[in-house]
Amino acid sequence: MEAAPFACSSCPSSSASFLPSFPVTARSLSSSSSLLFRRNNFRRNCNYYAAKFKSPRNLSVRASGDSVVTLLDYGAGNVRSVRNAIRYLGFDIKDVQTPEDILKADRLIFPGVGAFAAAMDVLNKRGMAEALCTYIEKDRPFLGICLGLQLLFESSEENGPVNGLGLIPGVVGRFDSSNGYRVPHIGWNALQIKTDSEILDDIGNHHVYFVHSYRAMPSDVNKEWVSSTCNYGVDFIASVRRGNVHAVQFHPEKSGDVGLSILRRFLYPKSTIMTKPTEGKASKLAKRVIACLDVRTNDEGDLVVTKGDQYDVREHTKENEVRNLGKPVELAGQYYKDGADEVTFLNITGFRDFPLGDLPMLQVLRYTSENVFVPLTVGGGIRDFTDANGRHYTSLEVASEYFRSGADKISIGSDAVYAAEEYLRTGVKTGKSSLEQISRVYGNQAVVVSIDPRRVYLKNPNDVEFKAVRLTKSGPNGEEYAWYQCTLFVNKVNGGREGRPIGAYELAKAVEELGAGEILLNCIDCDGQGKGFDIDLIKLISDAVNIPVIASSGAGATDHFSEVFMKTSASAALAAGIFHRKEVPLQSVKEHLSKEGIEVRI
Ligand code: 1PR
Repeated sequence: MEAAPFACSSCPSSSASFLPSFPVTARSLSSSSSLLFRRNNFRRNCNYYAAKFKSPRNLSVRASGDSVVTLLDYGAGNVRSVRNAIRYLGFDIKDVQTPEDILKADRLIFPGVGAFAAAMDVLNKRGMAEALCTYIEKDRPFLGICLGLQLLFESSEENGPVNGLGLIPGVVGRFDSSNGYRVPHIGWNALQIKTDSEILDDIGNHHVYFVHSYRAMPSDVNKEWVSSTCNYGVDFIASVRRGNVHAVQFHPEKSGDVGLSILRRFLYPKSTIMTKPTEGKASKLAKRVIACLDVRTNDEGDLVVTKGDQYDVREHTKENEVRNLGKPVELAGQYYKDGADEVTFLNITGFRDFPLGDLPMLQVLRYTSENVFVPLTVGGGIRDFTDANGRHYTSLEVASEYFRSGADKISIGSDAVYAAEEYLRTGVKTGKSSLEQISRVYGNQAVVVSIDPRRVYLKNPNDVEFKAVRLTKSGPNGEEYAWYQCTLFVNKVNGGREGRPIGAYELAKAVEELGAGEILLNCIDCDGQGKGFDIDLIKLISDAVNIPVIASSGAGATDHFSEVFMKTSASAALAAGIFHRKEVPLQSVKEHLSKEGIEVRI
């Protein structure tokens, strides 16, 4: 095989007309003489891109002194949470505008977002790839996050092969879902510490948050770099370190207090007392416990957290007011402190009206993301809209505004039903549905599909064309079977839900193919009832798809959480009412699961 470029492997695939393309092999990385040649070649081509394309306009935050960190945000996605975490830790941010800003940085954080090829393309076009290589080779303080780690490698298979910066030997590949592991890898894992990584010194057995479909593998050629690994079917590289250069595959800015402590160690080097690294232990992917806040405007116009009984959110009183269980920002902050692994907001006002007009909801996200350092999901109203002035907004624009305001994932309900129905009818992926468009731009790990099915009892499973299950507990008239009919919101005055000609099973499989990264599986029959999750439904869906499934609706006791994790392959369990009414503290759910031998984030 042809030798691969080492430090010069960052030229994008679009550069094929100017450069020879080199197949990449790990073997090729040991020769230092060819390294020099490739490095020069790399520089020539980077200069070409730098000359051809102008730098973006200056948007930097004015900051000075020691407490400034330089942030490389090339505008491909949402890095708001990284900014929030840096500011929370007392640092100002200076944004990179030109390659010189990288070279002049005292401390550089590179939170890679989006797809590998697109990121390399931008870095090359703006002349930043060259500057990054120089900065890192000079052993200047650097922290790469997620894609910011992957880009340091020679190449990636993501829509590729695509050349990376080539500083670390190895190829970034996709997780294999054929061995039963769900892809994307979403959730909390503990690490296996390999060397003194400094920033991970006090991590011990604590879990950190991952969300990715691609990973780099440890091997003989890159072992000098690997500071920790994580196991998800295979051992993959969780972090690298060489001198002052660090990069992590997980998201410290979304890993709660542990993540903040990792960032703090990078920002305040050698300021901590502990110097001896603590051992990490092998871990499975922890089961997640998610707090959900259904948010809507009440009749007085205030945005409140509400909670339905089988989706009816009004009190059964003469006034028939919207049930008010608290304020969204406060409650989200409380659940974060209580140990929620994620917080989900479902904006059930937004889907009636134009969601970008729902400024309070966007404010809720902005404020929450300033203090809540675990993943935030927001759903409601993600579809194309035309506002009162006739201006058309695409679902992508709606989602982008949610991401910009602090969401890590968006959740699509009604629009995903339409998309799945059309896909099943035509067999064609048009690429035009909200689901396809948003996952193409932000990655499927950022797109959740919320399914809202209700049980339809059957005497005979062959009575319908949809997948039916044999029920563990028979129906009101002794029916032994049911299918789960998907519903969506219809814009009636009383806000009803309409049953659609598609089952939850068919929908789940279709949306997985269309690009959903995760399924939030509700059940209208169980919602707010406190009698436990619908195990039959959750087993049906979690066995049918290879993406993570979040079990939702019906939690009333800690046992219900262990039951759903023991009897189904759900990756997470979500609850609302029991947390809002303070019937079951979130921490006691975690303690119970731990006692039952189910791994949870500690
Ligand atoms: O259709 O894209 O606009 O999204 C609307 C979103 O709002 C969907 O995710 C849909 O599930 C949600 N939604 C619509 N109407 C309601 C309602 O309650 N009237 N909330 C609603 C759904 C269900 C759960 C709930 C769990 C756990 N809430 O998320 O939090 O059932 O509750 P529990 O633990 O108390 O049993 P679109």
